[in-house]
Amino acid sequence: MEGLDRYLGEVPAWCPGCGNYSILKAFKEALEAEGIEPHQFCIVSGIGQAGKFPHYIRCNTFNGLHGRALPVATGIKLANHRMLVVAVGGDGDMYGEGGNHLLHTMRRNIGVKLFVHDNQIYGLTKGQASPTSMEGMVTKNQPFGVLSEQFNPMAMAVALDCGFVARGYAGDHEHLKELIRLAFNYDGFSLVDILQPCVSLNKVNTYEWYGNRVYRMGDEHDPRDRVKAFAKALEWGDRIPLGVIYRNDRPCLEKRIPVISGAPLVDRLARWQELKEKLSASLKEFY
Ligand SMILES: Cc1ncc(C[n+]2csc(CCOP(=O)(O)OP(=O)(O)O)c2C)c(N)n1
Ligand code: SF4
Repeated sequence: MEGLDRYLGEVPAWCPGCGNYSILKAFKEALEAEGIEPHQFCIVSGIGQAGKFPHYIRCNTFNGLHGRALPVATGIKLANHRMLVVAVGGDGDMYGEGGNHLLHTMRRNIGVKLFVHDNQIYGLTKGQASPTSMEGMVTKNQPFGVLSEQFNPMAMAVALDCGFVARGYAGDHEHLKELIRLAFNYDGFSLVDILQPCVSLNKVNTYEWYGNRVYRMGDEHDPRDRVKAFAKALEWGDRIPLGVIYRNDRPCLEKRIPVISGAPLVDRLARWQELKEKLSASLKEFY
């Protein structure tokens, strides 16, 4: 198959106007631009509206438990680091349920690419507050407004010296596509937080709300300067920066594990199979 059709999966069950559609299309376009075929990548997800992402793309997939995509993605990457391994989830899935896994995946710097569809709400379960919901936001579960301080994934990632830290916006499709391509090409763990309007349940952070605030960072921002990156990561309110906030050159985990730094584990397993067959053939001579 040619063009984006090669990635055609099931028909999405998202609401009309949901920011997830733009993310899905930008993702497919980035794959096509990089010449990555469906058999060459794997998407791992947990539960949620964003968690349905791998159903909507033709590729290798694993859709498992809420918040548990990163340990599975880590296992897949360790077994075959030639494969592009992508993890996808919502802000609840990755920053709430899966928060602990995120911290340690960043520390390890394994070459998994994580895309968080950050709609600042629990979408699939109909609108409870998530870690990134803004303080004071009224929901069906928080009738007096969210009391906890808003979680800042970008600041946390810079603080943990995460390899590649970027923020995209579903309403800025072309820019998002370029960020996805940069994340694919980074040699280590990449976190891309994607602001994603949930048109049905989040009536605060709408396309209009984001449209009045988001801006693309220009060349004046040096993502290798960690102190400046931290300042950018803290920007949220009247102005919200988009682009690569931080990146470093820490070596990825796969290159630091002597057993797999040469060839992927799957190749070794294949050689073991071949060896076993030869051995049993020669043993047959003695039977
Ligand atoms: C361990 C566990 N806790 C809670 C749930 C219920 N649950 C399913 S989806 C969901 C919220 C999903 O929100 P988010 O991860 O932000 O993704 P979205 O649907 O907004 O894309 C919750 C709490 C569950 N399935 N498993
Ligand atoms: S509820 Fe929100 S996140 Fe879920 S499909 Fe509808 S618009 Fe998208």
